Amino acid sequence: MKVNKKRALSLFTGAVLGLGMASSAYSQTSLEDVMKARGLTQKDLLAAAKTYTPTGGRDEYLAFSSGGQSGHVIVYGIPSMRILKYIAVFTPEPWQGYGFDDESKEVLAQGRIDGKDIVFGDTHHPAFSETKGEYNGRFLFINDKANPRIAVIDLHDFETKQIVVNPFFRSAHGGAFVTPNTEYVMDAAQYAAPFGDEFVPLEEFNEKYRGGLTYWKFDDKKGRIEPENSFTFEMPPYSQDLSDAGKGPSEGWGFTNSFCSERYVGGIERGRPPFEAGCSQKDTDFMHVTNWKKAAELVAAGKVKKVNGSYLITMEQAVKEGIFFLIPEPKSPHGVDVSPDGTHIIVSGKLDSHAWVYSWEKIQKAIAAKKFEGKDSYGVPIIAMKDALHTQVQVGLGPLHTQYDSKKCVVYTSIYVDSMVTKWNYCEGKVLDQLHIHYNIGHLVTMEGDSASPDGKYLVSLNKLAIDRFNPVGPLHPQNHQLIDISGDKMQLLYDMPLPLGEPHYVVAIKADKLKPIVRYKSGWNSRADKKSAFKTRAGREKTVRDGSKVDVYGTVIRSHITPEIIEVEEGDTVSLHFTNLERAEDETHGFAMYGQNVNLSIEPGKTVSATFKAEKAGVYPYYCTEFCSALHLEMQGYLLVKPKGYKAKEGKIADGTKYTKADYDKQVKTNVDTQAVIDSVVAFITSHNYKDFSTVVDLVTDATDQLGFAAEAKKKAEGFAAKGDYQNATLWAGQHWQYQVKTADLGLRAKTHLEENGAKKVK
Ligand code: RUQ
Ligand code: CUA
Repeated sequence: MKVNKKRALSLFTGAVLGLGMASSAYSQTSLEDVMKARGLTQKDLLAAAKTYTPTGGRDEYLAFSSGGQSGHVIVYGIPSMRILKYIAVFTPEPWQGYGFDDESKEVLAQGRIDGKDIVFGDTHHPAFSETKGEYNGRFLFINDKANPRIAVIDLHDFETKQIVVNPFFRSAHGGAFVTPNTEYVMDAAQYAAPFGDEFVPLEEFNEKYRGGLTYWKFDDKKGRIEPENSFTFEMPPYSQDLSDAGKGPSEGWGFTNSFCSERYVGGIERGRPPFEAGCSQKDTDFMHVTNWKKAAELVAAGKVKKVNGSYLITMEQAVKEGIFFLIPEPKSPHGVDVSPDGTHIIVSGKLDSHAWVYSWEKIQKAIAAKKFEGKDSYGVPIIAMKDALHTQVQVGLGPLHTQYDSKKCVVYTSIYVDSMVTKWNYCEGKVLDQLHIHYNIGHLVTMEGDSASPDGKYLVSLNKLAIDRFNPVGPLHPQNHQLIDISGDKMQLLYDMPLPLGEPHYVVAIKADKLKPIVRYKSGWNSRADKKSAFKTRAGREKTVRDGSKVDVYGTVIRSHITPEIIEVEEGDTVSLHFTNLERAEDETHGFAMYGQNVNLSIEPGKTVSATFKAEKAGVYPYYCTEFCSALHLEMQGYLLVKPKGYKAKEGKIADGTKYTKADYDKQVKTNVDTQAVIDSVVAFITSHNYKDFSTVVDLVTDATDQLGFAAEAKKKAEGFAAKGDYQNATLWAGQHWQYQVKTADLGLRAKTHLEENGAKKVK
């Protein structure tokens, strides 16, 4: 294929001059016409104006949503509700190469259970790392309910770095919740089970099945959980549910709900009433109150024994040390939410129409006075409800979760059965406003709502059912996240966003300017291990190393070629491909896919990734770049040749399909000279402005300079061949020279546009 270079060049010139196509009919339609045609009201327009984000615009908040059964995390902007990223966590995800490259496979392997690969997760509750109770924008944690695991996502590159498996539990719902300085990440069990690996019949449920709460120790500097320094509270088999960490006066303590404190074990097929009946008989369940500061001191003092290599605080020890208490709470509770100032704890019971506000001051007094109404059957002291309760408020049928506003004492509670959000004042105990949503709200989130200083502003309602809100797409519906304006006295519904990737349970939202993600890695970076890769390869140092039947290919990718372009191995070899992306340009990711080997990589600028596979069958295996990275992206290709055992190479050279002459060479040189003129004019524009004040432009200029360097090398090669009269190679290298020029021009034009759009000043 021959590219029409004249045309390509004229496209550049067009862009330089800023020639745009004027749009016609649409821009002439008045606002009234559009409203009429689409049946929009003034109210709709107001809502649209509050969420619409013009091209190039940014969101004020970023929301991190659990991806439910997908095992991922979904990132979207607020108020635009535009999805920005899926972060692969517990499940392989091809676009990111997650679960395909060797580096991320190692992360997933950390999540194995009994040696078995678990390649999905049921993600529920994301939580940001905190400093003094404020989101610091550094890490995100998320739990897997089905397989009791916690993952650590680094927000400097939005990648999953670590997965830890709970050493005791068989499920975990009450995570992830962090302590105010991210000392610990809380994760509570859900369905009681024996703590060991052994079989225990249900007849021994009360004696041998256990619930619990793990405090995972987090090393903030390394950005990793330390399983060896984490500890678990053994708890009665009460189906521990959500948790939250205390703040301010309650810092050092944790609160965990439970349901089914009846300890019912089901058995519908044996003629026994089902779980749902047996687990909802009592009027109250228990809130579990734990003192993690004291527990950590016990661990540090060597007073806690390790079981299966992990610290376990038995109920007996916790009771003896006075670090574990129970308080009755409304029937089948779900959310437990500590107020931003740490003075109150709000709990709602799914089968009760009240929200219950507990006072930390009262709880503390009861603990200090050892004033208990009794003990449960495991000897855990119970604080009487009346000694702990501040007030209870009728908020609606089926209250679940509560979020805090920036306004003092104001909260929002999700009301599942009534499908609404109730805004109320927990200090005075009165309802302020109610808004119907569609339909069956689960969690809800306010901006920075779990921090010590919530921002209020917006609320997102995570609805369990979408029913008729969107165009029908078959029996399985997307989820519906509804954006609500909470800045005024009355809540106002703004927007419906379908989320079609599993059932998100909880979302946390952070001020966007707290996040400072990188745009490129340091060259040769193993992003999963956060260190320089042993397989880092520099330009010109590509090589293939054979050791017996193991072949290591140290390769590079850059617009628009993969080095090497021909890889030869023998049938039966184990092949490890290692590719480093040499790009420094923003958003110049290259992909790598190969026929029939399940090899699929995402190589972001600076990253080094590997793919290991066994070349079992002789044959020809084309590979190529999967990201449309450049004009000659389709040409970013190569061949893996798997030769039969003992194959003898035939004599002779590879014959080019097309022959070139001096005339071809001269023509190419002329094109290159013309292109250089375009580049020079762009360079003149940039350097005559204060471009150094724009970091984006400085980066682009660095990249462009790189490309020009490559261009110069190619030009030299072309001239060398031309001098020898080898016009075949001379023409091809001159063509390569032009390829680099095109990339330079592309970068230069991006820089120029950026300067023009951001009001750069002329300096000379
Ligand atoms: S869940 S709708 Cu947090 Cu797992 Cu409540
Ligand atoms: Cu690199 Cu397409």
